[in-house]
Parts: sequence; structure tokens; C-alpha cells
Amino acid sequence: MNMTRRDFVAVGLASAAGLWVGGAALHGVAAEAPGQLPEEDGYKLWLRYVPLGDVANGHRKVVQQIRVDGASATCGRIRDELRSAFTSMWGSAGPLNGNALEGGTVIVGTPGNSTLVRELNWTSDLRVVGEEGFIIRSTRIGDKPVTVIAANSDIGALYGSFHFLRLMQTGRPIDRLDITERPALQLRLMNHWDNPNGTIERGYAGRSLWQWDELPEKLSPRYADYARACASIGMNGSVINNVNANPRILAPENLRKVAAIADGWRPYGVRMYLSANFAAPMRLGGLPTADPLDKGVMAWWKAKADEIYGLIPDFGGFLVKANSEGQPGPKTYGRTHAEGANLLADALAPHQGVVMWRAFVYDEDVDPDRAKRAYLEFTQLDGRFRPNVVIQVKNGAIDFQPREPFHPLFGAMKQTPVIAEIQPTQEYLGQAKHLVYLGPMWQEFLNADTHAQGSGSTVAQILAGQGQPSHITGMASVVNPGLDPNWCGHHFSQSNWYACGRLSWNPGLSAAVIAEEWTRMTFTNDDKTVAVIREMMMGSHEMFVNYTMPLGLHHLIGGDHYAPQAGNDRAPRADWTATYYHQASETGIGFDRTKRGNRGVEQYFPPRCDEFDDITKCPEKFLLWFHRCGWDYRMKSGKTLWDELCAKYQTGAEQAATMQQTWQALAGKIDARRHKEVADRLAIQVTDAAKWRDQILEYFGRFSKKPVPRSHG
Ligand code: GCV
Repeated sequence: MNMTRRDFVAVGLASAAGLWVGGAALHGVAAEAPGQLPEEDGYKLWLRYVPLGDVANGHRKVVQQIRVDGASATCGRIRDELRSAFTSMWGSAGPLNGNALEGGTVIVGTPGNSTLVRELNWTSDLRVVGEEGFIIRSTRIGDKPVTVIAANSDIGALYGSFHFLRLMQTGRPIDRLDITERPALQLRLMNHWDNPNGTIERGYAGRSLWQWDELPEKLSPRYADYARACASIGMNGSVINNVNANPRILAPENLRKVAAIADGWRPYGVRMYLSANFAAPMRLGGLPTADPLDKGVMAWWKAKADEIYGLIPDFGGFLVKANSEGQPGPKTYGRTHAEGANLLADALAPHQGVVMWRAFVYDEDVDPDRAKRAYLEFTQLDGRFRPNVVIQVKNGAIDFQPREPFHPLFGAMKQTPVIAEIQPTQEYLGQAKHLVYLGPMWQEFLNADTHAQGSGSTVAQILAGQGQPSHITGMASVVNPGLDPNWCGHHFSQSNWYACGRLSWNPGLSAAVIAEEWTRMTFTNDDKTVAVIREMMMGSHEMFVNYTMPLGLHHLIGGDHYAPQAGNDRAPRADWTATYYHQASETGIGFDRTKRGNRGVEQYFPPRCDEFDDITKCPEKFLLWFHRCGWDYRMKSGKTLWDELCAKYQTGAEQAATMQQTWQALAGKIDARRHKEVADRLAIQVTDAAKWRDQILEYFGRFSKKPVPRSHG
């Protein structure tokens, strides 16, 4: 789907009309009675469908009967979902597919599978929503008031049904609906970094979901539960194995296992993708080379693609990490990333598959500064990729740090589609120990104005197709589910899975709206409690940045990517140390990427480039990313840099302690089990936030030679 800027705005408006802003339109949701809340383990995620109290009476008038005429497996899932949701929310469900059309019927269908939908003749309205969008409308058929969830495909109808249920779950009125939704992005993908031995690279919620030793005969019920959760937030694909890919995932016996999972996902519209190891023709196929220009290698990949599509007809394609962190790639043979990507693209093209080629490369030969390398390599190759290649770019130029300026590749590739990679799994953001809601961070990233096509070229607009030939658009999320009972380790980490899906559907959604939706569905509809939790969540990212890496600092960690290690100066590569980035000395701190330094700012479009370059205009949150400053540099607050740094760390640690108290005060408002499990992790967070403050300030104090100001010590 090719979207113009106008289309993108239209999606945003439709969403704003269909959802709500900041809860203002909510009405009278009854609080669940304190002390009577049954304990929950979190397995149901945001699909709990708890009884809604008084508000359900209004809903019941609108929904008395469900009618889903289609016969496909997806329509079966829609019927099951609606029925079990209504039964759970109301204690009983109305009749399913009753013969007579009654007032209060919810009709779900497409013009192809439902006479009622066809006869409504909404042809031009349905054209707007494309293959995956939907319309939800309160209308009349004859003299009967009905609600229609209409789409062009069964999957669109499924998404519409989940949207309708979300309105109910969050206590919204459903009697006068006129909603039109279409996803802004085509590829809305989960990326798992799961290994064949059941471990997960950067996974913090137990072992891998995929039970390789039981497949393909035995299918864990979690596979369908997973696909259902993905569909409920609009995710339509998943790469199930680590980008540090074991070549054997492509072995025939493993492909049969992968196909069994894919079969279970199909009714939910979740397509299977795999990470491919570039050296698979050698390591699996026994060829003497993996050179992308070798005819034998080309034939091997074509045969492999044919084999995969024989088993998984709707296979999505390959994700590739090449010539990065020890992974094989085309450069091993003196070829370019484009030649490597095109090799796989040609094999997949007859089947309409795509290659997602990662821009996470930082070859030391390209430039001394890691942050500049991917841009330099990939902009040179723009125009040389096949049409079914997309470049998958992390949100920032280094590596999922707590805060990075947006990657300069967004907007820079004029002829090659670019999709974003974000990381719900919180590798550098407290893992599953800290409560950190990433919605605000992603919103900052998506709303960042690249100026690539003049003012207003936000990352979100670029992802949706503005200014690039985006026959393919998308967003990939390195996700967090594992076998832990609550899927994500920390109950609040579920919100990051939820948010990445909602933002992939509509990158224009506000983080606060998403936080509120999630809280209502996951914990409670009690307005006061919701407001408290939403504010906790909304402040949590800035708080984490404050107590770990404020003012543009980053990478102050070591191997575990969790604990403070600003003094880490030994690693196999210089750009894996902390000192490479912060460069603290007695004269100051920070990395000079200005026009007088290594000119990294020049990778951004003007006026963004000039803003980052000018120390008086550079947002202070990115100060030490772009500038090297003396310890006495005067900040906008009037404080010296050293004092400001101390204040940030102290504030962050205090905010963590306050958040713990806030949560404590919600005892009784949340079921006891989940309340305690969150409280236990908050205790770790508060202790570790204080450690961050103390250790980092002690370390930098050795260079600044200044005391920590009394109020912050
Ligand atoms: C999957 C970082 C992580 C690695 C990860 C890599 C990547 O370096 O620490 O675990 O590897 O990013 O995104 O490829």
C-alpha cells in the first residue's frame, strides 16, 4: 500500500475520532470492589475481558446477537473471540448467528462473505481501508439498529472485532460509532532473538516460546495464544529466530517445524518470517562459498526459497544481519550489502517474499566513529537494491540506548524503502527488572522531524512512505515474550509489546492514549487508578534516562547491558567500551560530532544538522552525544554541567523511590499477586537506581574533581 502524506494524516484523524484522547470521553466506569479481586498471573495480557459493572448495561443494549457469516478459519476465530469476550464480560453471550435479524445485532463480515454487508453497499468507504483496515459503524438495516464491522478481508474483520472489543474493555460507549481504520504501515513485525537451544539473546522472560523438540507433532497452545495477542494489536508477521542466525533453521526437518507453527498462526493473519544466515549455502548446503555472485550460491538460495514456499505458501521473507558483529555477509567476498541483499531478494521474488536487510553494521574501516558508519555505507548503495529489499534501521545510530537522536538514515535513502527497528525487550532499559514504558521514547523518535522533505518530514511520515518510494513500509519490534507465566517477565513490560503493535498500526498514536488503553485492559477500569498508573508509565522513561544516562550520555554499561560500568575500557573492540563514547577527562566530557569535530551532524538534513551543531540550540537531552563540554559549561538552567549531571542522577533515583510509593498506595486496587510481583521488582529498581547514581557520580567525579552538590549527595 502506497500512502501519501494526506492519507497518513487521514488515518490519524480517523483514529482520533475512533479512540479517545487522554480518557476525556470516558464515562462512569465502575471501580472493581477492593479486596475482592481474584489473583491473576498475567497470562491473559490485555485480553482479560473482565466484567465491566454498570457500563455493561449500556453495551448490552447494543449487542444482543452476534452474526459472523464467513466460513473461513479466521471467521471462526472472530466468532470464538466475540463469544468468549461477551460471556466473560457479561456472564453470558447473546445468540450467535441467529436466523432473524434482530435489533442489537453485531454483524461482522466482508462484501464477499456476508449478504448483509454486501447490501449495505459501502464500496467506496471500504476502498479507503485497503486489505487490512475496517469500518465499525452504528447503523440501521430496515428498522433494526445494528453495529456493522465491515472489511475487505477476513483479517480486516478480525482487526475490527478486536478494536470493537477494545472499546468495550476500556469502557467506551459503543452506541454511535463511526470508525474508519487502516494501518499506516504494511509490515508490522515481531522480531524474536530466539536460539534453537531454547535460550533468547537479550530475553528476560524465561526460555523461548518455540518448543523445537516437540514440533511439528505437538503444538503448544501458546502458539495460538501468541498469534491471537499479536492480531489483537494489529501485528501481522513474526521473525521467530535470532538475527545471529543458526543456519540449521533452514534445514528441511526444521522448516517442517516452522511450517507447523505458521499453520497455527494463519487464521490470525500472522505470517512467518525467518532470519537467514548468509553463509547457509556453505554451512548447511556444503558449497565451497557463499559469494552472492556465484551461480551455485544463487541456485542454492532459489531452491531453498522454493522449498520454503512449498511448506509455507504465505512465508513473508528473510531478515538478515550481515557483516555485523561477526556474522557472515557479502563483504567477506568483496561484495556490497546490495549485492548480498539482492541475492536473497531474487530467490524470494517469484513468491512475493521480502528481504529485510539490517543497517546495524559498524565496520571499523568505514569511519572511526561507530555512529557514522551505517549511514556512510548505505547511502552509497541507495538505488542498487531490488524492489523487494527493505533496509531495517534501528531507531538510533548506535544501539537501542536509553535515549538516542533518530538514526540519520531515516529520510536519507531516496530510492530504497526503510523500515524501523525498535526494541521492546528493554536490553539497555532495565531489562525485565525496571518498570520502563517505552511509548514516550518511541513517540519522541516517531515525531522527530528529519526535515528530509522540508519541515514536517517526521520519522513516522517517512516510515509511512513520504519521500521514499515506499512500495513497502513497516516497523519491526525486537520483542520480549518468553515462557514466563506473564509472557514478559515484568507485568509492565507487556505494555511495551502492546505499544509497539499499536504504533506499528498507527505511528501517530499518542503514548499516553496507548498507556491508558493498556492499563484499562490489563489492570483496572477504575478512573483514578488508571490516571495514577498512566502517569507512572509516562514518566518512567525520562526517569530511567535520568538515573542512568542523561544529557546525551549512553553506553555507560558493560557486558550485561544492565549495571553501571562507566569505567568499562576493555572489550574486544573499542566501540564496545564505555570510555569510547563518554571520553571523560579532567577537561570535560562528551563526543564532538560537530562541524568542528568529526562532522557527524552533517549526516542530518538542515536545519536539523545546524541545530545539533550549535551548542546553544542543541537539545540538552542530546548535548553530550554531539558536543564535548567542559565541566563548568553553563546549562540553560544556570547550573554548571557537573551540577546539572548530579541533579539529573539524583532526580532519577528520587523518582524511582516515588514511583515505588505510588505503586504501594495502589494495594487493593490491583489483584494481590500482580501487585506484589510488580512491587518486588520495584524494590530492585529503587536499589539499582541509587547504585547508578552513586557509582556514576563517583566515577565522573574523579575527572571533574568537583564534589557532588550537597542537595544531591
Ligand atoms: C542480536 C546488540 C546486542 C546483540 C544483538 C545486536 C543486534 O549488539 O547486544 O545481542 O544481537 O545488538 O542488534 O544484532
